[in-house]
Amino acid sequence: MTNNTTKVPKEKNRSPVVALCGGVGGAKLALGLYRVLAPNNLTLVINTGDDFEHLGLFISPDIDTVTYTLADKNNLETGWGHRDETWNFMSAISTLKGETWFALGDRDLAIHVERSRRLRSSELLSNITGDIAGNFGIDAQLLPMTNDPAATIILTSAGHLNFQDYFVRMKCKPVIKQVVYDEASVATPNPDVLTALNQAELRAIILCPSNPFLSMDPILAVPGIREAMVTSPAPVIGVSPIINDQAIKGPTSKIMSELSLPSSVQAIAEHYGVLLDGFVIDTADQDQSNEIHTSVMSSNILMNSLKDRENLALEVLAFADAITTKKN
Ligand code: FO1
Repeated sequence: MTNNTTKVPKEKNRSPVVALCGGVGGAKLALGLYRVLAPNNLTLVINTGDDFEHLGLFISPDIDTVTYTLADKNNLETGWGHRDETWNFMSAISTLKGETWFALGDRDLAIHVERSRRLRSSELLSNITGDIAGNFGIDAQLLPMTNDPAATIILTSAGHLNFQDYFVRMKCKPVIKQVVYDEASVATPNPDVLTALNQAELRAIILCPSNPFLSMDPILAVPGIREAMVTSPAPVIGVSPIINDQAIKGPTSKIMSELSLPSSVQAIAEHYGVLLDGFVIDTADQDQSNEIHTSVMSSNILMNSLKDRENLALEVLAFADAITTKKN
């Protein structure tokens, strides 16, 4: 199988691309885009609704997943955290009868300690994120959606839960009644996000196949971000996180049924509504194309291999370019 050290021909097109993404699922397409686009041509707007303070440390799981993935340091066994991890800290905490429900690996700890130190010195999350990405040798712009607190709260059968309590501690078992973005909806957007979305020569805005409710909606809830996407002349392309009525990964289908929505590509497209200029679905769902209100492209969207990620990235970009040509 191709690995990240295998060189891939970079696209000649120098027009910038912005992609919105959450953690593991979204990071796969983000990596594909990163590998095929010309250097310094990709901006990633990353969900911070999952961020929380744990054991005195500020944890930004989606930022770290994207950072490790682009740096080829992501943990392939867990799907999150650092590769080649050891767990001495967790076993020491366990001896102390401390909290072990959220696992922080020994290597991964460094990013949390360094982020926490700098945040406590009143540095901005955006500057810290950019510096860390640079230190990992990443030549894409990694942008937290906001520098403000923007915790996603889940209203469930087990009460109001912080995101990681719902997702990790309770393994997504409680039935969701509502997902609440109260903090995100009054947060100030990271100004670099608006600058990126307002670029006149922007080629495409891509919604990675992250969970729409847990990863994308928190970004879209931040004032100004959705509006900048709607007014941008660049096509907004969504990529489905669902194949054959099942989530590719994670609780998307379960959440959709709890929110009384069918777990279908059509329902995802409807959820994004007028935001979309195009929607990418799997060939397995082609029969739903006619029920989707926007232009549709179907392909293999599973992204098992690195080659799949690069191929899907190239196809999504070509689809965006075709929509631009049709509009002009
Ligand atoms: N996910 C888990 O299911 N269990 C964990 O113990 C866990 C630890 C963890 C530590 C650092 C990090 O960056 C991510 C971590 N995640 C863990 C993943 C994370 O909770 C979720 O995948 C995202 O928040 C959802 O995108």
